[in-house]
Amino acid sequence: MPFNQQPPTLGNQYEDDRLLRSFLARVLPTEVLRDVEPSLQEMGRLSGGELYSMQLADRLNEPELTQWDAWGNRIDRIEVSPLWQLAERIAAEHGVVATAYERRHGSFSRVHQCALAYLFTPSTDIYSCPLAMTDGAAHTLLASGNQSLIDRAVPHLTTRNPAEFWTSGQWMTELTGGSDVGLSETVARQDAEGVWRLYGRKWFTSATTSQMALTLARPDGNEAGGRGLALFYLEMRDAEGHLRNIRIDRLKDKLGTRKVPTAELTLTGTPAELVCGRSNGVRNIAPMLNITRLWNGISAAALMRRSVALAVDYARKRVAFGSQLIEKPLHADTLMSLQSETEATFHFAFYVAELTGRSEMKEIREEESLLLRLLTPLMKLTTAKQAVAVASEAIEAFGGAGYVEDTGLPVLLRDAQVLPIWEGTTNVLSLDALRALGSDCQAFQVLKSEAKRSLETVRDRRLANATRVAQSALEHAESWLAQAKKNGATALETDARRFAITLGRAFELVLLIKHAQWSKDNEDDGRATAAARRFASLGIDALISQDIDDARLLLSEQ
Ligand code: MFK
Repeated sequence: MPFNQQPPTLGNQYEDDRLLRSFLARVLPTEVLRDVEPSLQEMGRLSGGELYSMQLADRLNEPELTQWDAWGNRIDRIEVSPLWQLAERIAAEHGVVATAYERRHGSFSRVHQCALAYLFTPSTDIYSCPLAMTDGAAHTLLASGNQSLIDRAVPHLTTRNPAEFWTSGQWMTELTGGSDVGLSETVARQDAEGVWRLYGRKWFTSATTSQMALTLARPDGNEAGGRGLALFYLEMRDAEGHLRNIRIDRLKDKLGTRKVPTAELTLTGTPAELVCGRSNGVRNIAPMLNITRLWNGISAAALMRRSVALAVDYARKRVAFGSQLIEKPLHADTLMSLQSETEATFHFAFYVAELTGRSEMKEIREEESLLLRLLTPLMKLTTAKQAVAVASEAIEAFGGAGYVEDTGLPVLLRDAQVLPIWEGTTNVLSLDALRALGSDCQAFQVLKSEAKRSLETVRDRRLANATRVAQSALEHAESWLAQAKKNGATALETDARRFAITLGRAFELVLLIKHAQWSKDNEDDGRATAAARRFASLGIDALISQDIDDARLLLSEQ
């Protein structure tokens, strides 16, 4: 018999996910867990079953833009892949957005929805992108208080009926930049009927098959910068299905997320409505950013979980040098680090989901709002970096097979690589985190108190060293902050990424330790403890202050 390698396979992705089930058992009241579990079982079955099979079969399909019909009419029609078409229906029917707004379980509905998204994401080729923006748009419109837009759009964004379901775009990036959005050049002018019309180019519009979009434009005469922009709502097509003065110039040729029809657009007088006032567009679109950043973290956890699930399954099947790979101490050790990073990411993203849910239900104390504002960028930037590192290491765990396209493995790395880039790069979010600390660093104190409260519950001696590592990293971050504030803006900015990563990873370690103690007490399970212990050894404190003059010297032209 010639040798044939068994490929890695997946089971029910809910049943197989010890961490997800354990976490939900901790945070959800028993009756809520009982009520939501069938939906998670079903999504886990789809994700490990027909969606995953279809994803592998659908590998070579990509979105196509047809700009002209046979008779010379401009049509700008985008066809998405078969899996994306199915994903839209499944997402609507299973309430991957709707669950958060139906609020059957109050603030826990956000956790339930994120669990659905986490299971759905890795088998649906980043269909999570339009869903994230849809969720962000519903959240933003509800926060805007614009009742006519809420009545018009939110029922579509949050329905379970696929025939009525809308997705939303989030059009921010222009040629002037994706980070410094205040430079946007799109202008808004009122026509003779008083209708606002938008003119400009949007350089990166994700999932351009949406029915509506939230976007920024500068009303004529407004000041420069983010304050002079206004937040607009628009619908892409008229009743006959024609684009409303929007030209789709081309689809982007990207490293990853290749199933996402990301386009360059020209707005040539697109009718739009003000969402809330004629200025402060950046501030007004921020609720959307915070929701899409939450999705970014959930997606990071989901892609990491998929990478590790496949790598572990393969290690059980693959034999080399006389035994299964999983029996090899070095291979097992490598996989264990990946699992620990994954668990850390999971806890961070779901902690932000919990806080977001409570904030939406107005069950949050003022200091917790500060914490949420700080943790959202910290979580996004920390988890995105982890996802890239883990996806890279996971495909290496397959040897050459991980580098071969028809295994379906390389896409994990390509898709993970978008996570640190969109929704704010690591550096931009590090600076945002500094802003979110507040002038008197109150948010840092709230984070520290939350960490202290969590660590006080720890009694297991096996967690003592990890606890010390977390405490010491937080103390170092605090002393660095005090010193950097004295040293001035350049010192703060130079070390901002190292500070943010230190806070992010230290907070992840705190969450891991807290869950480990709970799991030991309630499930008699030591695996969460093993994850926390390992994570503590993987580098928490990244704060080594650096001199910007060295960087300037090294990068100088002469
Ligand atoms: C599956 C994963 C899901 C992902 C799907 C997404 C697909 C879509 C792809 C994209 O659209 S990617 C493009 C996303 N673009 C960004 O994330 C922009 C990145 N840049 C930033 O975040 C900058 O920090 C920012 C544009 C906000 C800086 O602009 P400004 O004009 O310098 O704003 P400034 O002065 O920092 O903030 C203006 C106001 O907004 C302030 O409030 P006030 O007016 O009251 O002072 C800020 O406090 C507030 N603000 C800013 N960011 C906020 C926020 N408020 C709450 N939360 C935030 N995150």
